[in-house]
Amino acid sequence: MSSVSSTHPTSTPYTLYGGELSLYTGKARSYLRYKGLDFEEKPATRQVYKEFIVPRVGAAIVPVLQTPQDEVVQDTTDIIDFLEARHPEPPVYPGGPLQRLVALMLEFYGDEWLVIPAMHYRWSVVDQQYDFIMREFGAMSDPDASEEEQIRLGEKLCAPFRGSISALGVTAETIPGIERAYADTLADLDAHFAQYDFLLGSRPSIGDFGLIGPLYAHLGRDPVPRALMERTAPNVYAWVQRMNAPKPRSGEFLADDRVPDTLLPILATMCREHLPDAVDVVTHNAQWLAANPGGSLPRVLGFHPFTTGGATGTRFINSYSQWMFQRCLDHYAGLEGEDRQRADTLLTSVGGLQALRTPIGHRLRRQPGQLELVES
Ligand SMILES: N[C@@H](CCC(=O)N[C@@H](CS)C(=O)NCC(=O)O)C(=O)O
Repeated sequence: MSSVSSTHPTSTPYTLYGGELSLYTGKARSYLRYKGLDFEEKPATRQVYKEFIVPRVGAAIVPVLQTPQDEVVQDTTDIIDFLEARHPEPPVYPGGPLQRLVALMLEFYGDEWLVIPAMHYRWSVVDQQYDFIMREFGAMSDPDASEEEQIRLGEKLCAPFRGSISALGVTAETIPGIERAYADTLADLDAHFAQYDFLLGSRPSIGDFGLIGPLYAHLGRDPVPRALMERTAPNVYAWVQRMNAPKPRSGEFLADDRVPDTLLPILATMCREHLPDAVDVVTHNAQWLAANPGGSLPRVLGFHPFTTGGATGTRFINSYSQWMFQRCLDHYAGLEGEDRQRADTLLTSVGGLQALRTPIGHRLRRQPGQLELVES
């Protein structure tokens, strides 16, 4: 697996457990490379899951960061925030309030919504990329096994992921909408990346790291969607390559807190499709927490309707997504005066003003060693 050496004088070696096929590992890897941090990536083998990840994190989930001091951090957002505190320069959170809002929103969109096309283009078309996908799963778990053994192992290990797509909302009824929405987003991103290296200038932001998760491991790497991206959105494909091989610590955010107009259609799609889901999750979480004071929220709270690309279906109520949404809401709520006015103008133009004013009666926080969230 990859090992990146750094010229940063204060860097120390970290270990990232995950895999090339893993959406969220791609987010953390790209960040670590941009920051020029010394790290080694190790595959999350069966043994690593059993002896390290499950005991230390409380769940079989990747990626996981281990520091040289044997601290363990799980969740890419926590990993990035942990590392930003230790290695602040250059920040991946823009200082400009509007750029920061957009970056936080697009991190959320990449992490929690573009996972829908990502999982669709891995699993609905798995027959067209069968050996590649199965082998990827097998190779992460047992890198030394033969190719054939890895494919057989992959067939077993992929079952929970393969089986989750209908819960995510990927069904025969919604697939045309998912493909339409993804094609639109790709076209919008392509127009943006024809002009800019990253979302907000020549430096990647937390928004770029959110988007690279789905746009690399699945959509930019699995054979079927990768060919689609290369053919229809070459500028997005080039951005994926830049995100994976960035010049460490280089670049700047655009001056004067400017948000490029080319991001507006992407934000508008997010506000139309993703934010209604997020707002409804907040409602369901509040109901559950009111009925179960002090309880740990189940990761799934039933199913609710959603719309994408004009198609309507149902998908799981993902309680966790409130935690990511809170980051956007908190930032927006903290804006005052002219900053607030500028944010309101932008949000009005993309249809997101009301969603960003969602009141949070029951705030969520993470607790060490548990995936389930609790009220803070
Ligand atoms: N929000 C988490 C999501 C991590 C995640 O869902 N990882 C996937 C692999 S890419 C996984 O291990 N899923 C198993 C699970 O969620 O139980 C993060 O940002 O790290």
